[in-house]
Amino acid sequence: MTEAPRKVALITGITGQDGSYLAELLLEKGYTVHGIMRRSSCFNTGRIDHIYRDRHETGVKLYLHYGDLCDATNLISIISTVKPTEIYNLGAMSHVKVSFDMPEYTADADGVGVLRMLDAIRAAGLEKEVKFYQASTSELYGKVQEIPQSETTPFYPRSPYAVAKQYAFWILVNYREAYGMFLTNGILFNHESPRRGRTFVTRKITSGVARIVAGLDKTLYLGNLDAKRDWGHARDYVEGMWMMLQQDEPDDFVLATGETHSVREFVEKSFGYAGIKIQWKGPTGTVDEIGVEEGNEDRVLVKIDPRYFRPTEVDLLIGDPTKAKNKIGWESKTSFEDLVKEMTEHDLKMIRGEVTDMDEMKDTK
Ligand code: NDP
Ligand code: GDR
Repeated sequence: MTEAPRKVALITGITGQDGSYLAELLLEKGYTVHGIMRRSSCFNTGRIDHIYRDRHETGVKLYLHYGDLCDATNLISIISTVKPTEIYNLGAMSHVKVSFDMPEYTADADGVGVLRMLDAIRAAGLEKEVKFYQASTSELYGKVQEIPQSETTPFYPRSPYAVAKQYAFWILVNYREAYGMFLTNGILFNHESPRRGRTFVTRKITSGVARIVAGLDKTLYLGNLDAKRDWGHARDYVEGMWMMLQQDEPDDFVLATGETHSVREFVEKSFGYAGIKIQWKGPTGTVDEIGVEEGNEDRVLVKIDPRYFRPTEVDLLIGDPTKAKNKIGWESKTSFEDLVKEMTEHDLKMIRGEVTDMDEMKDTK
């Protein structure tokens, strides 16, 4: 009898939004999953606690290892020990605005960190066996060159984050060509969920709306309301990551919904799902613009704080996912409306104490 092929995945960034959904998906598919987590003085495993079992229990399929993309020795040691068949490199300093405050660290973790992973695979002698997914990003398109953006659209990164990710993109292409490794860039447009970090604009809005409804805050402070993004659901996108690694040949794919919406629209919809109609006053797109409750202008719900502006902004992202649809059969399943609704309702329930972040995670199982 022939043995079933080993299915061992290693995920960097397993404690993040995407890492948690991907770990769930791979466990469901029968993989043994290893994750690299950073040492922290606080618990940072909240998004995966619901799938973690103590090593002393039976049937354990999820293992966590301390590590960091800035530590080559550690990466070599983990990869040599685990001998993964698939690696998903999701770890990164992923906040675009923060990358302007920490450009060097961002270059190290998001750019050189990827090189460290690839060289660790080679050091472990696994370059002909491992399939590798790199979390590339629509931020590579930066300043608009063409719309919609596809795999052939030229890059024009607009932040230290995007520049670091561009290095990562090309080192993958280079190692693929130089060493024949199975290395795939997923160029993913924004994807969100109730597990999204609260400093990203979508979750900042939905949690801010919930706090206003509960009377804990009066006003939500935001930056550029006119930025447009192609927003999908993280759960749909991690499936696309897995699908890319099931192909016979490595390639690069855009994952997107093909629709774009402004931050302003997201704000309007989220307040709408919370039962509040918002109306904009003052000069559009300036720091003096405000959002008030319709019929109650004294209630100022949104103000602009220029602290949230970026030194260089990405104005418009809209992806063309045709290649992913045709070659790997992937399609985004969640509409913009359903995404905003799910996130807003989750945060409203949370503020009422009806669910915790942990409950949301159990719900999705
Ligand atoms: P998150 O910010 O939620 O998660 C990032 C993860 O990376 C966390 O687990 C974090 O650990 C870990 N991490 C940060 N720095 C390091 C480091 N130096 N070494 C090892 N791990 C590190 O991001 P998402 O889940 O949203 O995104 C996953 C990946 O996809 C990222 O690379 C991001 O840049 C990219 N991406 C995301 C998109 C999106 O819309 N979500 C779109 C396109 C690309 P800790 O929990 O300790 O902070
Ligand atoms: P982004 O996501 O930069 O696209 O990167 P973010 O949600 O931070 O910003 C989206 C747009 O909203 C505007 N904006 C604000 N943003 C934040 N964070 N806070 C605010 O108060 C605010 N007000 C307006 C921003 O200027 C921007 O235009 C995300 C990350 O997940 C990256 O890791 C990933 O690569 C890309 O998506 C695709």
